[in-house]
Amino acid sequence: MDIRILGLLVLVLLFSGCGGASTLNTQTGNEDTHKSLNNSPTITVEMTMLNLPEQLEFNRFGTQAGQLEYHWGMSLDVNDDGIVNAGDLRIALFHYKLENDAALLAAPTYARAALFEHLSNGGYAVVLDVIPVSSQSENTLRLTLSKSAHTSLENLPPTTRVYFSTEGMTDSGDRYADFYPAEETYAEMSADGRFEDEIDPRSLNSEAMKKFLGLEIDDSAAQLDMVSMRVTIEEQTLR
Ligand SMILES: [Ca+2]
Repeated sequence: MDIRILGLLVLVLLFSGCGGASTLNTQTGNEDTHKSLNNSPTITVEMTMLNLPEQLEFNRFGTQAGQLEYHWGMSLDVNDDGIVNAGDLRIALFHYKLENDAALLAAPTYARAALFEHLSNGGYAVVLDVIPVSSQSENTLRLTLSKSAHTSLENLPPTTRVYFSTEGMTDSGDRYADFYPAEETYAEMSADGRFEDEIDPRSLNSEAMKKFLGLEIDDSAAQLDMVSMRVTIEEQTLR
């Protein structure tokens, strides 16, 4: 069962000492780096939620400063050992409410897109050199990243294992998360890059299922509940 309320996934964001940049949403790199982005193959992940509105509420009244409100992401088994661990990378959208942040309505892509490194302590560090491009189409979030974003991605094969997870808060302040195939577990890449969550998430709209799971979940959990995913890892082409 891959859906549960949690306080398990601890995000450690290190805003200093990584990539030499400390300013959010600021690209770094020299002209050569930017030039190479234009021709680089990409990694694209699409994550379809049970219900993803065109606008979400950010910095909600019930959220404490420093709390994670939204996180949708995919990890890649870059070091090819079958374990989610240091050396792997993660492409994600996330949003923390910070001190004095005012409540607002915005598209889900208002959340910050980032490339993360998995750390040995179970946390993440943000890699700021290249920022994934994010977009929304109905219930689907799409993140596209140049393989030149990180040296470990440049020769990453299309068969790389992947792990999807979401985490955040519902409108009533409950923690909610969804994992595929299971918490901190990689899935072998499928033949067509497509994945479907094995639980019928629509069951979560059933009061009986909520009671069975011991969860008091409101309908806003649907914006964090994965239904299907698709991954495309382009191969390096010879030029
Ligand atoms: Ca690994």
